[in-house]
Amino acid sequence: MTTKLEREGGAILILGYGKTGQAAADFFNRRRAESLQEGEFAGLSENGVVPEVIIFDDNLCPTEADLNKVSFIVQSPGFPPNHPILQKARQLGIEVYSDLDVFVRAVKGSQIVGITGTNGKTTSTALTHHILSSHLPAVFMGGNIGVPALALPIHSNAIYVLEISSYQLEISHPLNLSVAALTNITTDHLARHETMEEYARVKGKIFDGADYCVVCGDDPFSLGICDQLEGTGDVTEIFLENNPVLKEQLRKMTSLPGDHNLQNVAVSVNIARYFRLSEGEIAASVRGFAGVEHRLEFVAEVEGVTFINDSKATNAEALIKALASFTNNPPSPRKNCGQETHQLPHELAGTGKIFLIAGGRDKSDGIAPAVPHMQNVEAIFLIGEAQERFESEVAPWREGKAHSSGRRAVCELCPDLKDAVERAFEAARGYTRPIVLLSPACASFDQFNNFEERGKAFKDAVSAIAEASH
Ligand code: UMA
Repeated sequence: MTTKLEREGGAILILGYGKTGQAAADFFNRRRAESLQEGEFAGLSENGVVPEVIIFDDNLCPTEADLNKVSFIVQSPGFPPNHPILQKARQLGIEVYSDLDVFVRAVKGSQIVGITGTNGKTTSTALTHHILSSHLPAVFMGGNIGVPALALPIHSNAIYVLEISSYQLEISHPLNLSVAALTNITTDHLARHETMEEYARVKGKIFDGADYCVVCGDDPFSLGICDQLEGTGDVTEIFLENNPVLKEQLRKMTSLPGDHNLQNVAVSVNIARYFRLSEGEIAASVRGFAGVEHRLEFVAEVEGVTFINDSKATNAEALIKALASFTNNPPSPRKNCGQETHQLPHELAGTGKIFLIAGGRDKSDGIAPAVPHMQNVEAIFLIGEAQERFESEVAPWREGKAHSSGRRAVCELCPDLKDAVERAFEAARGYTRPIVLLSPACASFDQFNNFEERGKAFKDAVSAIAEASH
């Protein structure tokens, strides 16, 4: 990257001024200020030239940048790769980098753990950070999880645990991570990557130049990556399907619900071993892990109805995992409202009927793959752009319900999330220990800025119900 900066007067063009773009601009501007003060611009320019930072964002600052003075580009992950400005940049031979490319160079000397996967990457990242930071100094967490890597403190002897998305990997050069991990690959983001083969290829890039690789091989695309990695160095492959002994060992370690969380625990445990933590230290930290906000998060129990926020479930596979986290035993009653932990209480791992809230901006495979897993779903409340598509895709569930109970299955289209929560609560009230589950199988962008905002709106609606019921 430094060679491009040798060009006199070169500027850095940042594409997209969301979280990533702002963190990148701050990072470069900070470096610029430091260099002006201290007379050096370590690692960024070999001839002392301090590059100017230019920002381009269609929605905020759409002034066409003069590409002739640009040394290199930092592209935000969500900025479309086929955008005309990038096409022009390619014609001019201007190098494009991700924020992670910049970050790995900025923290040279530190150890970086990168975790990707269609589902589970957030929990694995948070759990890995939890384990490592319980026993080691200077451990930071960021990336796709919400804090851009370049917004983290920059050190040369720290440990960074990063959640890495396929969007970031697609635009990154080899990251040469200390540890790279993959949880799974199932259908998602086909609007961007077009085919599953391309999506899997991009996910596999996380292992480029990594010192240690952890890969779960329980789905065909991840298994393909296991095959590619075989014989390439320090690789741990994890196979949980058909391995009841390992599953049982992992289940004893954690109170996180669902088999999918065993995969997350297995990934985090193996990463922790790389850092030479003892089995006792690892087990103690896994036991103390309180889960992730917006991921099967226990919100409250109101009049016997339990509310679970799984706003982070943005695809059908994640919804399937949420549904699988509940078995047929109803949870024991709880008084709670507003407890600190995000962890689904262990006794909720068994449950009564589910009142599902789904919908938003749909992904290519919609909700159809989750329909065969809906035996425990009593009613569905649909929101957002996907409403009508989902209503027709859940038709087999409606028919199955009518067949098994002789009753009409409730599937309602709701104007917004608040209304859906209220209707779900009303419908759930007469049942034994029912669960109102927000697990949308959709992106949030049709109604919210992000899934966090959607999860917060869910929690606000639950709080309003709890207050009204006092
Ligand atoms: N923009 C344009 N032109 C366009 C499209 C976008 O100028 O045609 C601009 C927008 O106006 C906006 C900026 O680009 O200002 C947005 O950039 P971005 O989409 O990269 O968003 P950031 O705020 O930088 O957030 C990104 C990740 N978002 C995406 O990858 C879509 C966040 O992941 C991540 O937390 C953050 O960086 C910090 O690393 C979110 C996400 O949804 C959670 N990720 C996807 C996922 O998990 O499935 C990949």
